[in-house]
Amino acid sequence: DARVGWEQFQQLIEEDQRVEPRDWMPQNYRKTLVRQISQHAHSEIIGMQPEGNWISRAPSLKRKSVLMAKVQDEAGHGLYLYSAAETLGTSRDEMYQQLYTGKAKYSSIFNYPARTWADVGAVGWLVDGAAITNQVPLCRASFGPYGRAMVRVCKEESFHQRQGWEILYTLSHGTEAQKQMAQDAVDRFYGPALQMFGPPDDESPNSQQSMAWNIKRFSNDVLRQRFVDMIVPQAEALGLTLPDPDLKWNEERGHYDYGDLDWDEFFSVVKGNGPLNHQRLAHYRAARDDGAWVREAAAAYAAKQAEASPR
Ligand code: FAQ
Repeated sequence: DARVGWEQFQQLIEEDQRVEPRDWMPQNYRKTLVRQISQHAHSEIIGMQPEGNWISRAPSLKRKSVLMAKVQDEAGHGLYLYSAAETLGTSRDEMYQQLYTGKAKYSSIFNYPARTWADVGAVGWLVDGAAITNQVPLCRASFGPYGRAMVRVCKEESFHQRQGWEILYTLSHGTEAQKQMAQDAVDRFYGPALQMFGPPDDESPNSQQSMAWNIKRFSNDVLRQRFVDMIVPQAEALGLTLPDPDLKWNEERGHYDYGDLDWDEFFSVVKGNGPLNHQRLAHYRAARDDGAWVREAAAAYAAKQAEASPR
């Protein structure tokens, strides 16, 4: 009965325990999780495109094999996340359809182009770095399948971040032109990476409820600040600068102050008007259409196998 279910749910949340798929949960808790987890899954899937674009042009065989492994990890993360969302009763086909038709959101960052090899480094260092900062607390998300998926995702993303760091370090210690290429990549990715944490807290309609339900553990601005504090010394070690004249240590706060971000640009990208929104979706649709025969063949084969050896 719903009242007993509600009380049990409240108790699990208050005791900071995990909610599992078969437990009773409020409709809005289920809805907000499907929203966040499916957006997260779509981000991993669309997120393969900027770096996938560089696999055939990686500067050495070693770089190429590392990049292939990274992009493949991203596909894997998307699949764990779709599985976690499925346990909430939304089918994978429905989620794919929402992405295909452009109804679903995915992270704003993947609507920016990876123009040079240094951009692959900046994606690893800044985009994976922001993703880890946001996702480590999600390992403790109250919904079991999501939190557990995050543990492995975060481990893999730590490798990804180091891989990006190492690309930038190599370039920034190379020729003057290589160093410039690394600086240019950081200049372009810094602002959009900070926006991955979502809108400022006073414009984040979902944060309060998600934090009360122990899905999010920290607000968007708290995590953004944590990220800035982490990357300033890393940028110094790389020998690169971050493109923000207002960036400076604030002794009183014990944090780096940073300048305003371009929120008009952010909301415009989220609405579908970023540099590559159309291209990203078109590429996804084409890949899905071109792969239809593979899925059909795999399903036909599985059906035949099941017929041949009924369990
Ligand atoms: N882009 O009320 P809030 C990766 C939307 S990492 C687009 O603050 P919430 C790894 C938001 O959905 C990237 N939309 O929302 C990788 C909401 O719209 P809705 C993925 C954004 O959920 C690395 C509205 O704005 N990571 O893929 C963005 O409480 C390298 C209001 O915002 C995750 O998804 C944005 N940046 O907080 C792959 C992490 N920010 O749904 C390849 C899990 C906000 O009401 C290469 N997600 N919106 O219509 C989260 O932690 C949260 O969902 C936030 C947003 C923090 C992203």
